[in-house]
Amino acid sequence: MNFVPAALTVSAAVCKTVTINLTHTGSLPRNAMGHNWVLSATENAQGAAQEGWSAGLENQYLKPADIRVIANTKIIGGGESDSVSFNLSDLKVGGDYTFFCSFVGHFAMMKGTFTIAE
Ligand SMILES: [Cu+2]
Repeated sequence: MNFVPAALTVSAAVCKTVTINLTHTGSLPRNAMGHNWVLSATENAQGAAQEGWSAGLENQYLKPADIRVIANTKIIGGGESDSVSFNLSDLKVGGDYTFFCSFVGHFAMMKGTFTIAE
C-alpha cells in the first residue's frame, strides 16, 4: 500500500501544466481498498486527509471544496485508473508539497513528496 514512485519532481521552466495518471494495481474494489492521489502543501496534508475521512466515498474522502486540496483524482478500485491535471503557475518553486491518499487510514503509508524545481 504505497505510491510508486514515492517522490515526484517537475520543472516549472518546462511544465506549465502537470498531469498525474494514477493506476490501482491491486484487485479490491474502491469501497474496500480504494486509492486516490491528492496534492496539498505539506503542512496541510494530514489535516486534509483526516478531515476527509468523514466526507465519505461519494466525496472522494475529501471535505467538499477544501481549499487545502490543490488537486485530486477520484477514489479508484483495483484495475482502474484516473487522471488529474493542474496548473503549476499557482504553486511555488521550491515549495513544500505532499501527495497522499485520502482513503480512510491510508495517510500514514500512502504519501510522497512533490517537488517543483526551476
Ligand atoms: Cu490508498
